[in-house]
Amino acid sequence: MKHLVATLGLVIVAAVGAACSPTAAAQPSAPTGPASDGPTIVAKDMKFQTTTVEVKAGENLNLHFDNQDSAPHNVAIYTDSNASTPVSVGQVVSSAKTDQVVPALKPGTYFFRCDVHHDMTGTIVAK
Ligand SMILES: [Cu+2]
Repeated sequence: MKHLVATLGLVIVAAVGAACSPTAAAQPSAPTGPASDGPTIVAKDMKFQTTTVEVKAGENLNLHFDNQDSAPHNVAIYTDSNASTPVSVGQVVSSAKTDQVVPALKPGTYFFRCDVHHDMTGTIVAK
């Protein structure tokens, strides 16, 4: 039984890895042009420490992600909590900081989550 659980764990890790590869169909194209300095989102203790983030609408943003966990996380922004239409999908990192350029958002409310841990969620408000 223990062996089966370990095998299943490996399969899940492999599947998550495949979903995050650049060939995944849902990956939005990277924005072009300059990006202004955006907010920092911190992940710690399997949670986003900032769950509501306000950003400026209408300009590309350089979003900073600081993952303080050894567990892998990313910031994946979607149009809404169905998470079917990605806006910007950040790199999955462990114990590391990364930047991602988010394309100019129209004013409104967007959903973000960690694509590895779907219970890690937050809201981005573009104004
Ligand atoms: Cu995560």
